[in-house]
Amino acid sequence: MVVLMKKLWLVVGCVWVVGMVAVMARGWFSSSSKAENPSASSGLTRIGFSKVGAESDWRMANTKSMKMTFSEKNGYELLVEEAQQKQSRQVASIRNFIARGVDYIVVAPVTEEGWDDVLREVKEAKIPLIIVDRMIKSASDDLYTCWVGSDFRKEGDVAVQWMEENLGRERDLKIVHLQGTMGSSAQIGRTAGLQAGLERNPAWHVVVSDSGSFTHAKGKEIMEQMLRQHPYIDVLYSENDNMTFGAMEAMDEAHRSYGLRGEITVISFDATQAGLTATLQGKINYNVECNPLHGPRVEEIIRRLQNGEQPEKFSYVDEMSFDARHITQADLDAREY
Ligand code: GZL
Repeated sequence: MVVLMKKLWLVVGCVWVVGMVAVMARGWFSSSSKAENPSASSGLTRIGFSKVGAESDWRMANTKSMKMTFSEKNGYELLVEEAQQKQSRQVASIRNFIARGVDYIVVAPVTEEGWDDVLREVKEAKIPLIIVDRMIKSASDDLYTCWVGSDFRKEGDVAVQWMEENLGRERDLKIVHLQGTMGSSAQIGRTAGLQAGLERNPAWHVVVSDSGSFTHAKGKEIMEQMLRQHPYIDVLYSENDNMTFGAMEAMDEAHRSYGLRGEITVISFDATQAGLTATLQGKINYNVECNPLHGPRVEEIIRRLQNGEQPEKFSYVDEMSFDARHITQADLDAREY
């Protein structure tokens, strides 16, 4: 009997050891296979998205477009990382996406310069990289697969053409210029449009320009200073709606009138819901759209890459502009963002 019990324990022990070895081996293989082909385990296409921050309504709309497009029910796992408008955080996020073996990396770059090193690392990792929103200056454009965004210089030109047609080219216009994040394509392009207008219209003058970093708070702070330094202002040229909202608060507190029935004409960019509401109310005279709905465009690029096609290197989103004298509630209701 004793001998039989010993043999039974020996069999149980051997079965236990074999079972443990099998479990450990399966765990090892499955983790190593995730590293090589992350989608194999989940069946989802994994996308790492490095966004600028949460500085504006535009940014929220852009992030929402990406999240709605790259949802799990659409077959994606979207990893979104914040950067709080810091390039160093974006670079760290991109490296994290490489380490996690994502299938695609999408970056909305905070500024244009300083990306080549990390772009080379992405290329070495053989991960397709799509740039959205703002542009980057790179050693060569084969360091990224495609770009989707706006023509910011054209946005500036559209605003300045409205000024020429509605405020007059010969008028001695005193302009206050609220710039976006310095070095970002949106700031570079919209500023270039105004600069070109100043060269065409020597009677115009920018009495002061400063960066509000596309935020409400900074826009208000800068406009408060500008109003104190420059009592005579004809135009506020503000490079996004959130800075415009801050500037409007500053003008209200300084009892300065603006908009359709005011002394200061307000030009703004983005045409978000809040920006167009202010335009409909006559507080913003002219609002130039910056379309944030990049999600579907990026998905189209990914679909074509998955089909072995080569999408257009650069694709521009469609944009329009809104005049407070003509905009209607129906225009607002028709907007997706
Ligand atoms: C424009 C985008 C800008 C918006 C701002 O494409 O990069 O950044 O105009 C946003 O509202 O913060």
